[in-house]
Amino acid sequence: MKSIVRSATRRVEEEVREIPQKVSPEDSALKDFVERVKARIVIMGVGGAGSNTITRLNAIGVDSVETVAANTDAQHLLTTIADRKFLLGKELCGGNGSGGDPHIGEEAARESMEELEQFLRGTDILFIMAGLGGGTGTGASPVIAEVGKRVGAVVVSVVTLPFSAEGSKKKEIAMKGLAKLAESSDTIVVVNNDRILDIAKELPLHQAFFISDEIVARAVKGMVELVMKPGLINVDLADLRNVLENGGPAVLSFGESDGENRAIEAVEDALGNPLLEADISGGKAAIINITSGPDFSLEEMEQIVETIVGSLDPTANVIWGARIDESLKGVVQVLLVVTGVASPSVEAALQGEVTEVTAERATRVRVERPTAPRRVVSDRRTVPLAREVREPERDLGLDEL
Ligand SMILES: Nc1nc2c(ncn2[C@@H]2O[C@H](COP(=O)(O)OP(=O)(O)OP(=O)(O)O)[C@@H](O)[C@H]2O)c(=O)[nH]1
Ligand SMILES: [Mg+2]
Repeated sequence: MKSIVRSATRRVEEEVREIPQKVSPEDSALKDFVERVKARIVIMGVGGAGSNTITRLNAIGVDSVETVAANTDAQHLLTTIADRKFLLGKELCGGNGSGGDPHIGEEAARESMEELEQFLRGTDILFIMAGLGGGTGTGASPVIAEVGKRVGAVVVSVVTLPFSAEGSKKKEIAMKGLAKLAESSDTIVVVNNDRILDIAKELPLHQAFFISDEIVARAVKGMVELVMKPGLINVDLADLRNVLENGGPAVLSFGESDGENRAIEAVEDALGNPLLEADISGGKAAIINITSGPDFSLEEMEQIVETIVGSLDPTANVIWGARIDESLKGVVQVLLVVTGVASPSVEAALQGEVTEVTAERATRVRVERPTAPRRVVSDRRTVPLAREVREPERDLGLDEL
């Protein structure tokens, strides 16, 4: 038995290099067929924050999907990195943004609806990413979600709620937008920016936004790569659609460990993550994506999946995938998305409540000029491709939000 294992291990290492490539006469037709039946996944970032997250997603790289930015702000759109770009409400906004008004954002999306619908036809899964609290992302996202549903796509919105330090007005706008978006999306994943401060305390606001970009970008990448990128274990498009269709409110989390019991530790890290702000024990379905180095074992995978399954409703539909990343030697990373949970943010939004601004959290963000007058143009921030080169950027104070 041992020699079988040894020889199989050697084969795994040698196979890719040594088997000569052959082209069968059927290959070309097969290739065409695979192209034709391949899932079409569109990831659309709406507004300034959404577009910055699209740029971030392109920086970390995501295969076989279309990345799209939609904004009322032409200048910001120009600096965004995406496969396609939509200038929303050309007539209404003249490329100058929505002025922080979600009604303008909504109207702008309606003006561009035909164009959006034409583009989205044939989409299997539409991911919408936005930072709620401004005019464009908050107002336009629910309209885009409606268009997505109309063309038959499963619509998954992944949105952030503003930091309390941004003020109660933004929170109020965000909560109203969240209620609308929750109604027009199949699944709505909410990241409460305040929770980021539980992980990384005392962050300047602009860096906190980078973390927020990173969280949303990695979560969406993790979900789409389950079906689009070959891995150790892959998920069918039909399975992913199943989980995300009518998934309802959802939460996401990440865990990581390079310790001795890294599999269990990574799960514990994910389950204890402050981002996971809902009780997941009633979760209806879950997506688990594990990434690890070449030394990752089947037993570790079982440990991770079993622990998570044990934390959910016993009837929950759980899909999981695993991928080897050569650069992650000794490390196990887990992405967890649980749908059908009682998300406090979504429930509060649907009941017309506005989450309290807590002074305790507000003081954790270093805000440079809290009393400065607010300027309208908000998000003309160029996002460099690598985190390392982001640091010298100017600090974004409240007046520039
Ligand atoms: N992740 C992330 N969030 C951001 C960023 N900039 C702003 N935000 C958050 O997103 C919310 C909405 O801001 P924007 O996306 O700039 O607003 P917008 O949708 O472009 O709307 P208008 O500019 O008012 O038309 C803010 O209240 C912040 O909480 C960013 O670069 N990244
Ligand atoms: Mg904007």
